[in-house]
Amino acid sequence: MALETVSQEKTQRLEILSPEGCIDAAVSVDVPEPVLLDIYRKMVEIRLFDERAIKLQRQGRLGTYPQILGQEASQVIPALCLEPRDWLVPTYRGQGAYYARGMQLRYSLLYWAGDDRGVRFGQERDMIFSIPVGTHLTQVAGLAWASKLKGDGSVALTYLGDGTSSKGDFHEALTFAGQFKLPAIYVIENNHWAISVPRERQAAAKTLAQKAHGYGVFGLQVDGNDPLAVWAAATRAIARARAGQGPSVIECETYRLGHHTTADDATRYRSSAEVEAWKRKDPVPRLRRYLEKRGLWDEARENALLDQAQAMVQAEVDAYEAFPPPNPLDMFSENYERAPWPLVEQRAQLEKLLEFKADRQEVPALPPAEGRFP
Ligand SMILES: Cc1ncc(C[n+]2csc(CCOP(=O)(O)OP(=O)(O)O)c2C)c(N)n1
Ligand SMILES: [Mg+2]
Repeated sequence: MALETVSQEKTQRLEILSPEGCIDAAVSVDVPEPVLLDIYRKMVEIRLFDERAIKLQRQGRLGTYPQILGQEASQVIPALCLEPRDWLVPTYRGQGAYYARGMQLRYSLLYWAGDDRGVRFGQERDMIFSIPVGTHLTQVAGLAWASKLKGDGSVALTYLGDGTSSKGDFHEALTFAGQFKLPAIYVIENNHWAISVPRERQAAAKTLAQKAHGYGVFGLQVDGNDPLAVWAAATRAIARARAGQGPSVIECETYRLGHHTTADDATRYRSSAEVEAWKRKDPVPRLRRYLEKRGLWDEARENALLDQAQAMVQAEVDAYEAFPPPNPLDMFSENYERAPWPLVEQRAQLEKLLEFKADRQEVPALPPAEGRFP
């Protein structure tokens, strides 16, 4: 009888840029200059948008909104590394990912106003915001499987939170993706909180990246507030997937600087000292310092970017508010190829109601649906 070690996977962590914007020469990475500048611009633009969206919600001009403040690097960069033919499946906290792929932010505002025209932003390989946590993970395995069967060279990249990595969907998706060696990339945005549940209480595992090993999937933890490390990890995972080497899990260790959503008050369950400590690792000034050190950025360029970004955000808000009100009857469309009878009846009832309202007549009481409900 012998006791042998049959598996000894190690989980690595990648960090390249210090919070002061200095580079670790031993693991330096060669991000092309235009890409670096594009990453910085997009992070700044989405941050301004995020701030504005919060104000709109507080003014009653937007519904519940999930901020991405502090997570700009882990949001924007993986999506930016994709090609147009690739699939992107963001979560509800996905504004940065969509924006990196070219979505006009007016659609994000429409979506968070509860208007389903917000999902018609015209990028057919970007799936819609996933509100139920984790249900998209197996769908991503499905997209990657289809891509492998077709041999079209595309990959599927998705995001999930630290809390979502505890769900059964994650297990099912990774089992499948690992077994079929699929071109799928799972980016865990470990922002340290799942609403009010801290990361420490979420899983006994030391890292979330190491979970990948149990499925035969490549797993790597990166400093998710380090734009260079996120870029290096994302490009590597995408290249592996495209070369037929299978799926990856990238755990981006970052921090949700804001509330869970505008419906939350995070001061009730976490200390301001914790938040302040994470502000020092903020990815946006971190990259700016690095760009300045390389002579690629200065005060004048920063001011020009802020002016241009403010104008872009204002134009998107104006475009959002200029949309004509939605037709309430739209809620019945596109759910079924052939709608079941209760929906057909309800639609007819609503249509009648809307006609009465339009005529300013008194609204009649609706007749109950005829005895077919249990
Ligand atoms: C299936 C399902 N269960 C519960 C919820 C309610 N819910 C919304 S966000 C959330 C926590 C998610 O935390 P995490 O995965 O860490 O993502 P984060 O919000 O931090 O980005 C929960 C439980 C949901 N949206 N869907
Ligand atoms: Mg979280």
